[in-house]
Amino acid sequence: MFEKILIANRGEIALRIQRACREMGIKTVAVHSTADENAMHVRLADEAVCIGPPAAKESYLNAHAILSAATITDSDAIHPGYGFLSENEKFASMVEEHGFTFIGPSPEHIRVMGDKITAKQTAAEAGIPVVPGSEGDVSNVDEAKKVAKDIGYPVLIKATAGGGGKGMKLARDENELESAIKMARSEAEKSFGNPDVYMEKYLERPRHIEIQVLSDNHGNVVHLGERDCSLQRRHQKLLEEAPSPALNEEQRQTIGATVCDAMRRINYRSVGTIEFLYENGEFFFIEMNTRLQVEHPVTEAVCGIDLVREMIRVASGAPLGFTQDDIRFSGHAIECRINAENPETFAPCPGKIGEYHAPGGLGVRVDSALYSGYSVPPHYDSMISKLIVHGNNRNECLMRLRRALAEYVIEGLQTTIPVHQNLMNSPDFVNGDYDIHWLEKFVGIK
Ligand code: MV4
Repeated sequence: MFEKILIANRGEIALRIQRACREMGIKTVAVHSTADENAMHVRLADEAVCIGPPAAKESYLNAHAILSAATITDSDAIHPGYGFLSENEKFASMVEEHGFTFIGPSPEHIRVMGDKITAKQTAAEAGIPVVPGSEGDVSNVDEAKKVAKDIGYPVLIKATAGGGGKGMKLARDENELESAIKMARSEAEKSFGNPDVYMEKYLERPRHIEIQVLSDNHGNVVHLGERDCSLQRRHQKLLEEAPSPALNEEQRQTIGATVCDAMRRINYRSVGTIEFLYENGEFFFIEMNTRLQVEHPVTEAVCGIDLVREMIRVASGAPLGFTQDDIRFSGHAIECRINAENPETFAPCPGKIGEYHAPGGLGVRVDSALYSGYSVPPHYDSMISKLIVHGNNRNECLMRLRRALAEYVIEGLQTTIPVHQNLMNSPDFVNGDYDIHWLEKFVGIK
């Protein structure tokens, strides 16, 4: 097992990883920008190294500075968390070339899943159902018209280097296709330096359901069920839950088994998430995330498994300590992402925390790096806390979540807690009756 792990991240996820390390008897190294000198992840680490100025490009995205920090602290491994360098194939290779272990999948798997056309082809070949669409790039408009006629309009044009919704263009009929392709290509070239785009049948009202997998170096693969992440605004998730209100046990086992088979076939290692659109009882693969995700605690809550601990264990070469049959799903969990934002406009509002009181009690978990007197810097993501609540069933979970939200005191800046409180009183949400477009209608178009 590793003796010392460098955590190449900040905020709540850096703390989350430190907690797993501490329980495993592993020392931790924090890295931080000059804006994060007083951050909780720096205070709680065994050692800390300043890696650059506030701008992420010069600190948390600075691979050379991070590798230097790993060298001078004599770290064994690097955990990237989420965001920043977590899905950077080059960084993962550099980590290994410098003799450290990258706590995550192989650079090759990151590469394959990072290119969305290759990811979809790989998933399809491995037996995962995908959205009907073009086989690869659609630069030729005449060929694209043939494919579109085949699969039927509307179609969606997506950038292969995109993901997360950037650079998507909808074509409702053949008249709109040429300009959709041209616009998507030029946006993709501008944003990613890669103009390649592909086409998919547009699903009108799907849910976003993702399957969590975990696998080791010895061919063992398990799934940890699904998370329903349909509640998004501008491709930013607000709330995630497990299990999905839309699935039954048989559907869960079937899609889980399909995904496990596929991960075994491609020799995937570490944690991973396979994202699906789900409509009329059918799953359609869209993307795979080769990282630990923000919303992993809802899965931990319903499975009782520490995903970060397992991720570290398998990276060290240890086999999974359990099989699929050992995994039991229990109750219901919901995560509310709390952002330092105006609750009406969602405009970021960094500032200094005054009074701070986090909720507690049975089934309540708060993953946050906040403390009273802390200044939320303006340079990074506005998510400041995750409130994760578990109950024996969805109703108990909702009652507890209302209670926990009411208890949460964060003074000194605006947060999205009121948005979650409104959501808890919405009949559609309470009934689990929502799709990927529901939230934007609920909060209003701003
Ligand atoms: C789609 C889709 C409908 N049909 N693909 C947006 C983010 C990216 N990961 C995929 N996205 C979508 N792909 C087809 N074929 C609708 C979306 C989509 C969406 C997906 C998940 C969660 C929220 C969303 C909001 C708008 C559009």
